[in-house]
Amino acid sequence: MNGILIAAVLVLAVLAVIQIVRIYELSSVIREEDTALPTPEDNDRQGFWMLVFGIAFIASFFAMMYAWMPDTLGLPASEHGPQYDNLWDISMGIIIVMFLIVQPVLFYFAYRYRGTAGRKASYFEHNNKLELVWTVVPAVILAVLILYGLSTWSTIMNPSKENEPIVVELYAQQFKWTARYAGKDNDLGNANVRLIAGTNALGVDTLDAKSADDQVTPEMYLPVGRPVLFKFRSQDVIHSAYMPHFRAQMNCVPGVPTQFQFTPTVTTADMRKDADMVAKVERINAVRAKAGKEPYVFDYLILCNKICGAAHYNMQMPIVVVSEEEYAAWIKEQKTVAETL
Ligand SMILES: [Cu+2]
Repeated sequence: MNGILIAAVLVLAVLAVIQIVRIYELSSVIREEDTALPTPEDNDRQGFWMLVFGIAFIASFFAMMYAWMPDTLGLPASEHGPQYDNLWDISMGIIIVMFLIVQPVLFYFAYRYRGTAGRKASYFEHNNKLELVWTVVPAVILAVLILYGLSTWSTIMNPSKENEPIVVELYAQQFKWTARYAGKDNDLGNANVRLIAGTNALGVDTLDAKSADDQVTPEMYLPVGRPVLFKFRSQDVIHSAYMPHFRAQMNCVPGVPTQFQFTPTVTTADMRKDADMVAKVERINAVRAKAGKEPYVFDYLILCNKICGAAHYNMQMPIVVVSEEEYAAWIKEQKTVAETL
């Protein structure tokens, strides 16, 4: 009912505005004014506000940079992270430089060359030099960016085969993540959605010999400096495995296996000591203290980056990056599929 009332009020408001404009037009006919032509005052006013808007626009850009830059992702925690960040920095650098050249000029010109009685715009039909410059310069810049992006993509997606990666399956479902380590043979056993029953929430094929030593865990420990090959599966809808600190994201699609490999380079303990991270955690905890909440401690996370349903926002699992020894001790404690199913 409320919706209908609001819609009716909006329609009436639009009709009222149309009527007012018509009355204004009719009255100016009587006053013998041409409403289609701006007066010198109109031009001055609009030129002035264009300038004010342009300055406020650029100022708001710097204000947002100042306010939000400290909250962006800090130190990358994976081997390929710095390459990824470089690509981002160079692309954003070019975009920001262009923005800061073009936008002020655009708004200043709107002000400087506002309508003035007696001034005529110069007219030319065509200029080869100009056409060439504004076609070739952006084309070259874009080609360089695309080639650089493609080469970064291919180095990230084709990591060196020197060290054998630890194989971990990440299983996505509404609304949680589960990890399955491949065990001693480093080979994941088969799994199928049709085999999901009772405690076998991942549908692991217990008849497959390779699955006996797999280890299903509710959190993920990773050894620093060792490559990890993630194999993604989804039970229900499309999810997206998002590990921002490691600069990694991959969709998890039901029925379509996907994978991504990276090497963690910073342990959780070291990241907690990183100066930027310490400052960020302090800022977060100042807000939490005001709200009477317990302090937050930094942890790496895997999040879901596809809006997959009502509790999507809370679909996360902690990732703990530790030394090789700590990892070995942790993985030894995890139960195998043979022990649990
Ligand atoms: Cu999800």
